[in-house]
Amino acid sequence: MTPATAYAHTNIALVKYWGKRKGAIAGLNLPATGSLSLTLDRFGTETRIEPADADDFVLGSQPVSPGEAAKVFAFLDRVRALAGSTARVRVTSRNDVPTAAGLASSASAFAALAVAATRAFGVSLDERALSQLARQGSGSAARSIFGGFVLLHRGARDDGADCFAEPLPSTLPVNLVVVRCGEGKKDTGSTDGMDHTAATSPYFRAWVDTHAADLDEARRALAGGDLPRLGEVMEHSTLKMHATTLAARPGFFYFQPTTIAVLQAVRALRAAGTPCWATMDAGPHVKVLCAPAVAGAVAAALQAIGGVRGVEVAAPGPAARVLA
Ligand code: 2P0
Repeated sequence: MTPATAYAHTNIALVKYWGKRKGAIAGLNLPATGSLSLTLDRFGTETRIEPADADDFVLGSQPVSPGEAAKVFAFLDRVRALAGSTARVRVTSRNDVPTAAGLASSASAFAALAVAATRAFGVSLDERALSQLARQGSGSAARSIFGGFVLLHRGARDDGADCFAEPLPSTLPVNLVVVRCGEGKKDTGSTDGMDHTAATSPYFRAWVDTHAADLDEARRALAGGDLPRLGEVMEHSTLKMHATTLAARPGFFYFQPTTIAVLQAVRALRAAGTPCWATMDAGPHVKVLCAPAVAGAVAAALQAIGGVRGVEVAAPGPAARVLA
């Protein structure tokens, strides 16, 4: 193998993935629903792979749990199997996003790892196959292989062959205003959260049953350049996802008081004539979709809310890539 470095940007789902497909082979990590996302120009992961005597994983200056390291090594095993190699490597990653705080670090992490590891081990995959490989590390990572708006197909096959990501070319100008509403690790990781929800929430079935219609509507809105329609279905998707967690047993939620304050402010902005819509993931932060022309005003209004730790305006970002 040869040393290789890759960078992948994070992505935020507008129509969410939440829950894994029942009966599917666990290692393939097949989602119960498709999803539609936006890859961002801000936030991401740089990952370097070099030869080593034993597998090692270093994540900046942050401590790595045995579970996190095991996931990375298991992912390397998949790439080694494709390459017919037993070579051991050191993986050095740097996140430009707070790990496990709900800003989707696993999306950029496993996308960067997929690109770096396939390059290092000389495995040649097209982008679709790369997205399928990244998905096995983390569902959302499949989407970070591509830039801009991205669709991850749910697929129906148990072998995952029809579960892949692809870009949705669009000229719709958007910004995503990322509003940080808390710090530190969240209580319930997204994998545990979605598994517990799927197992115990009576609303999970309704989530799955109504999901394809949301995805269709978002695709149509995107194709038609209809930002209000895209924003409305985006907000619907996130509130529905979070409703499934409230109805789990025991129920749980990712909102902090500041999260709610920001959601209310987004509604107030809309009522006052500034079109903007909110989405939340498995963490307290709020991401607000709007046209670039109003992003500055939206950011300023949300920055002023007590408890908000920071606001950054992101734009659509590029695909994952090998760095020279
Ligand atoms: C998403 N999330 O679509 C959803 C919305 C969080 C909320 O994908 O178990 O780290 O590794 O496949 O991709 C975060 O979950 O989960 C996620 P796994 P992942 O972005």
